[in-house]
Amino acid sequence: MKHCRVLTIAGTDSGGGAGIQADLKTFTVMRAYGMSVIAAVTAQNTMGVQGVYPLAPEAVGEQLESVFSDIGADAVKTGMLFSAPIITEVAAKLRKFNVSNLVVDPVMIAKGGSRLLEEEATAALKDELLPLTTVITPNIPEAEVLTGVKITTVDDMKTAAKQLVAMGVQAAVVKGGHLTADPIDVLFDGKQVSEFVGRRYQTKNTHGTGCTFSAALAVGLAHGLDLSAAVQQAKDFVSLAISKAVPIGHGHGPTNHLAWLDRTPLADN
Ligand code: PXL
Repeated sequence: MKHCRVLTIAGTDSGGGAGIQADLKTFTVMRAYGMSVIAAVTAQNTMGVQGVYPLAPEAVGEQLESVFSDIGADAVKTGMLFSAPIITEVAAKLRKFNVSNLVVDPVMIAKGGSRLLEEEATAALKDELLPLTTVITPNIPEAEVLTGVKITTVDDMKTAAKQLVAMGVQAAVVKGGHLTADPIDVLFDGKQVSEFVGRRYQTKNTHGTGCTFSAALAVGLAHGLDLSAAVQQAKDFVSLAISKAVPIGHGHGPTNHLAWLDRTPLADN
């Protein structure tokens, strides 16, 4: 398999379960070469977010210049970007370096309620980042904020996914983890709607699932999978990581990225 270069542009999680740390673990166990551009530092553990320290937009831009002027990337994902000025800087560099295969995880609020995206930055996300996006991966609350669609059913998820494509992304996966029934994810690729049915595991160790899913999706695209196969693989990756989570810390523990290494090999992936 080709050795792919995958970049995350996101926030750090000192507790290691979400953000940049989850992304780099995912990239590594999926056999991609991981790179990271840090947009913000969080002081965080499984109990919650204790502090948020965004970087200066120029610092984010300079990291992107360093990566793209030398190494390049076969796929890029964004996570916590925090502010409108950081989003503007990121979008400018993505345009400058003609990035394709861009997975946007529109991270807004951490489980405990801490804002990981300032409220006034939503407009910048919509106006500047969505037009560059290959696939966006909102959970239900994020899809509601971005589209204004109130989501309580799978049909509502389909409406929101179509709305996101109308807003400029090439494709949208609306994740059903917040549904009360089985977690069904909905993909709209501009032509076709498909459903990815998962199993719900009774566990509180779900910290970093969104980051992990979008990171795995970016690796799939970097490896040249088509979108539907990359979504299925990312869902398999995060489901296994949730089902094999080990108790770490006193709150919402992290998923287990290492589970992928011990799975029964399905194919050469
Ligand atoms: O899962 C969303 C997320 C993204 N990025 C960082 C986070 C979190 C959730 O806590 O801490 C840095």
